[in-house]
Amino acid sequence: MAVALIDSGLGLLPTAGWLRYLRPDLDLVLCLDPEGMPWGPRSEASITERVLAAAKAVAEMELDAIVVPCNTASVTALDALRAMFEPGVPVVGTVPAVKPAAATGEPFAVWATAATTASDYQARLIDAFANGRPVERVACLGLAEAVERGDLEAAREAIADAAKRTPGHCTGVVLGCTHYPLVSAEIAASMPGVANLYDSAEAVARQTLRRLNLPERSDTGLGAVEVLLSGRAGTLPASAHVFPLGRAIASGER
Ligand code: DGN
Repeated sequence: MAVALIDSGLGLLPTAGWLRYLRPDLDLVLCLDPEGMPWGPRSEASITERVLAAAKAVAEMELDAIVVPCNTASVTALDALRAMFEPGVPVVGTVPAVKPAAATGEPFAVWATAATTASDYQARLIDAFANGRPVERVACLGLAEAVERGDLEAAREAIADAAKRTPGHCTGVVLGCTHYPLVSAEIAASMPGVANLYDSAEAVARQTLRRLNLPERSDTGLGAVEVLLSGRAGTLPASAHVFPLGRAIASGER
């Protein structure tokens, strides 16, 4: 079985890691949009256009599910994606992990991109689960982009800025952008009063397996991993290497 994951960039890695850990037998197609990254500051129309274009590209491969491990894309374009692919191919989205954070009853903040922070979807999520308690919404400017570039200095600056705007009484932070778990140690270090960080990667991986009616573990088989990047040949960033590793190895070719 093959599952495609779509994000603007490296934010898809935590969910891909969970899927790989739980079901190494699945083929994974990782679809990134370096040409359109970042999605966070874009308009709704522009985000929807990029996400649908990526989904159409992956749909040309034989797929059993499309996963969007990106909060910005999910809170904006999930309905359009589902209208296009379901019921034939299940579409699994990602939303900020407000539910488990709210279940603790402790005060918390949601860190996310500008688009997710401003979205009606996130507002509805908070209304549904926070039982009227105030939830701090913090837009983290430039953090996903710094993580994508591997620029630790810029990531630390963006984290320090967001930490300054997060009230001190918050004991939890929802990492509402899939790039943020990649710097969770830096985030935790910036806010000593925060005991818990919440992200959605494991829950999204498990939900994907449920939608595929697959048991949550398999110890046999090793699927292929393919990477699909937006852009024309020759325009990819110098740091990008495209390697259809798993499929080539699985079929014994080099
Ligand atoms: N990783 C994406 C998210 O979860 O919102 C957004 C990254 C971006 O393009 N800014």
